[in-house]
Amino acid sequence: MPLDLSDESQYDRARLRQWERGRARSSGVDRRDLLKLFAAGAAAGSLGLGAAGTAEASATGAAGNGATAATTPAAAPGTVKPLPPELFTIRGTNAETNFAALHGTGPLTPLDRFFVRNHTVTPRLDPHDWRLKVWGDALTGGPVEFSYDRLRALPAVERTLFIECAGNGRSFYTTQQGQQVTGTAWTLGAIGVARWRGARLSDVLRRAGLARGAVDVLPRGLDDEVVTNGVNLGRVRRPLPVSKALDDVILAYEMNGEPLPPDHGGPVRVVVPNWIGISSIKWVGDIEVSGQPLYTPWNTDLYRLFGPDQPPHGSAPLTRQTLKSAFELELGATVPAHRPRLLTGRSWSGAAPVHRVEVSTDGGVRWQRTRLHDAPRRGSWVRWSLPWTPRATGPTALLARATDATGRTQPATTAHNTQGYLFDAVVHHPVTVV
Ligand SMILES: Nc1nc2c(c(=O)[nH]1)N[C@H]1C(S)=C(S)[C@@H](COP(=O)(O)O)O[C@H]1N2
Ligand SMILES: [Mo]
Repeated sequence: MPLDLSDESQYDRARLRQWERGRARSSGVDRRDLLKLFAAGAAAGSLGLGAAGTAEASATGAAGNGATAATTPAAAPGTVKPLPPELFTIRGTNAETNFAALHGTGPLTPLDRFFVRNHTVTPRLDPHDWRLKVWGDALTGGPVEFSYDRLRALPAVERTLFIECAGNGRSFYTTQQGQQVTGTAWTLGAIGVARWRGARLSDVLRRAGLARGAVDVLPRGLDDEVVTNGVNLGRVRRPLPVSKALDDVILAYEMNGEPLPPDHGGPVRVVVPNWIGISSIKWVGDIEVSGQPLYTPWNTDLYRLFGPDQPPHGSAPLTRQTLKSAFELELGATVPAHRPRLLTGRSWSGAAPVHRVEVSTDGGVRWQRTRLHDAPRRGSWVRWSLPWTPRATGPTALLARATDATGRTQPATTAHNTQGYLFDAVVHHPVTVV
């Protein structure tokens, strides 16, 4: 059977075999360094990205295998926008949106409270000096450059889409399942939904002269190189199969009707609908178009599933986001007894529109269907609500459980993986009734 590289799972399996047999090009990083990291990821089950403020696994200790998601380094985030404590929880170089701060906001996350996930610090780039260079062995001609104005002159598309970190919900592996994981200890706020406006990546690639044999497209950020455990991983970059690149990927220059803010990749970022956040490269400066699969740390040792509950050499590189729900309420909130209130929250899925959301106010015994406040659409979230009058005083848990249009419902537990990606289990949201 011929290999169908437009089929995501076939593509990833083929890519993985090539990598394991040493046939792959490693795109700028010394291949032995990558292999070392890859072996560490598979064997110890964690990378040990220990330096504060480097990669996502920044909560890990130096040994890389003993830390839990409960520790957070003290590095100050290098963002441009302010990060007030009512809106954000700081986690190393990153800022998590407080879900309670979304209460009363519309379907779009306001820019002042959209989470920030930075491997290093936000660079300040002037749109007038900015260029996008498209290059590589799978172009019909030489490199082609796009200025900001040239990009903006291309036909524009606008879509409402979430960007969500693959590690969103990671802390619940530890607090709810008692498991050790490495990485930033996000609760559920490493997600935001925005209205993105930009050019189609497919238009840019076609204008650059895409050759028939193109396989991978590798966007790379203009932020600093990422150095971890003495290994320079180079600038942030993760390959996309050309099939996805031509399908629905956007080079965005506007977010919620504003020029793309510096912290979210301004002047131009990649937005990859429904895929894990790392795919959506911020501050994109160049895109390599290759006739062979490409490998970077972000699709080999990072952003794959490793551990005893996973395939022996790890999973294929992660692509689509999973299914989650969150209450617009602080974890551990105190709520007064006998006073009617409206519980509100949001649910989303990378696979399909959210179909139904149920809530339990008694720790999971009885479930009630919520009212949905948005027309469910893939790529975005739905807001929901349920009236609740707390009665018995004392600690309890609120649970929300979504089902998407594929029929998938959030499970009670998520199979463990060492880096704590793709948590999708129902979260027990602690509250105290007083
Ligand atoms: N160049 C660059 N792109 C990047 C990152 C980064 O650090 N540098 N972080 C990635 C990760 S891990 C995520 S989850 C999203 C976060 O996007 P946001 O900060 O706009 O919320 O951007 C992705 N793109
Ligand atoms: Mo991420």
